[in-house]
Amino acid sequence: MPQPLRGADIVMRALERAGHTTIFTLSGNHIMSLFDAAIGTSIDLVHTRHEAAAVHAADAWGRLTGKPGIAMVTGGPGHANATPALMTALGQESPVVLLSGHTETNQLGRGGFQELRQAEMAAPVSKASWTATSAETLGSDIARAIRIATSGRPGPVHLSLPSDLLDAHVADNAAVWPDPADFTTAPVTLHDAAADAVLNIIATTARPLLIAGPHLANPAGRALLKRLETALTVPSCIMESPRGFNDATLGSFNDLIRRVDLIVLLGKAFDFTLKFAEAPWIDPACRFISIDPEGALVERAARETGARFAFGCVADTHSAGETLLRRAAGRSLGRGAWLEEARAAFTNRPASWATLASQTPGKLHAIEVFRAMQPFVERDPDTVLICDGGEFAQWGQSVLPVPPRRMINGVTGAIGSSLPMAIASRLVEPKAPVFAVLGDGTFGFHMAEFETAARRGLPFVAVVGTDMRWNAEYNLQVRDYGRDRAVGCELTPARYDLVAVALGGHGELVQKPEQMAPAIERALASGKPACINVMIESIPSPVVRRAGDV
Ligand SMILES: Cc1ncc(C[n+]2csc(CCOP(=O)(O)OP(=O)(O)O)c2C)c(N)n1
Ligand SMILES: [Mg+2]
Repeated sequence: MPQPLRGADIVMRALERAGHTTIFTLSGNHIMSLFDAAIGTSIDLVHTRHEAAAVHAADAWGRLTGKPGIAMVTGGPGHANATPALMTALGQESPVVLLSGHTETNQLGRGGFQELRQAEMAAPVSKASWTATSAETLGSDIARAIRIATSGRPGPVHLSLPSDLLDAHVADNAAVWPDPADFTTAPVTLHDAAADAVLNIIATTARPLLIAGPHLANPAGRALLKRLETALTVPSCIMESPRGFNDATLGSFNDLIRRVDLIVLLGKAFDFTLKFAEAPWIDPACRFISIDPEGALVERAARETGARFAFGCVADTHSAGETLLRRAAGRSLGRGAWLEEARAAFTNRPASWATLASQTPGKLHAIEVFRAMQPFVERDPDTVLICDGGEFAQWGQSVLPVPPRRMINGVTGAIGSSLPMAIASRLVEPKAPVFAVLGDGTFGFHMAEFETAARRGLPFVAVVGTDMRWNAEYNLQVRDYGRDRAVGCELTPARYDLVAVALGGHGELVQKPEQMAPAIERALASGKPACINVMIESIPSPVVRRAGDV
């Protein structure tokens, strides 16, 4: 006998029809109808050990594929656990849809089970956040959530699904199914005249720099920036770190930025990472252009830079980039020497790093870890590299090459997402290595996800720098209050490698530099989620200066 169509079936089949067949989830009363509705569809429920992990995995999925990652959690506490992870996706401009179960509508205000103002709770960390109001319109809710998550500046969207709507029976007619066109929206393009205005301003400057926002930190975004750099002879970079000009990936950017006379913000929000354009970090004569999907951010850049604001325009970044490329064709902007200077700054690393080594028996210097990792990261262009956490990960970001698929915590700086992200990465990338680099403190946030990865047969290699400290914060204490007032940041030499083994993964303990490469080989060969627990010296993150040293 055919089953009657339920609201839950509409949700799952609308997702399936739009090609969203991987859902990161954790069960709970309010969403069991959705689990039931997944039966018989091509939807794969990847269930994690914490709701935040489901969101972080969806975030990585969004960043790697450009399509929204879908997370599904139960109402009340499940939603409350999931919501904070949206902040990382928001900061990193990653398309995510969080579907949360929700108290029955007829129990609202009456003390319903796990009743919570969920949409309000998720609103500050989402592009849009609402609660469905009828079973018949659940399909269009799904289409709208996906459309908002992917249009303009990508980002997370939250939709709460009251359980009575999911259980309700609905007549199966065409009206309940969203149209394919409902899932997308046409990009906002940059007009030719606006592109010409931008190129004309660039032509009047000697040392322009194009700074892109985090949503360009993926293969398509990086490829676009490379083409722009070559065609416009304007150096470009992505700013996606809360360390701003001190992002270890950007070499001696701190010195370079002082020399820049025009900053073109391409989908890059004007914010604290730019030191609010203040001297001495940025030349008071430096001008600004903002091309951004959001009018409010163009306005913010204009307001913050005042008379230095040369031009602003609302446009989606990819299509704006394409228009700039088209309009620049055949024009000679002639910045060869400046381009070389900027590229040299980005790749600049102190010569003394070549000989840096541990001074402590039984422990490695962070650079020794990443020297050993480097050939493994370079071996396959499809490698996924995730850097997560404090000082150790900063060394990783500084020493390791940046493959097209590299992910970091992002401008919010929230640590702890890398293990769930490694799970999603392996689902996206079946063959190439997936590496996560994280500190020992950071490891604790989602270490139970080794069980998820082992259960699902999703191998990756997590390289954990164990310095027995929340070192990034310890260094702040030492700097601001003195060594004798360092408190609350100590950890133990815990055997994180054995945690991985206990949960069905592979473990390695490394205490000497020469053990590193064989440990990586064995970890990759194990075919399991692996933890290489490296005992390291506790040292501050690197800062690169043009003339100086660490
Ligand atoms: C969610 C979240 N909590 C706390 C912090 C503050 N924080 C930033 S780095 C860091 C220390 C990380 O320690 P560990 O992972 O051991 O890396 P280490 O700095 O020791 O190399 C902390 C606590 C943060 N950025 N995000
Ligand atoms: Mg540490």
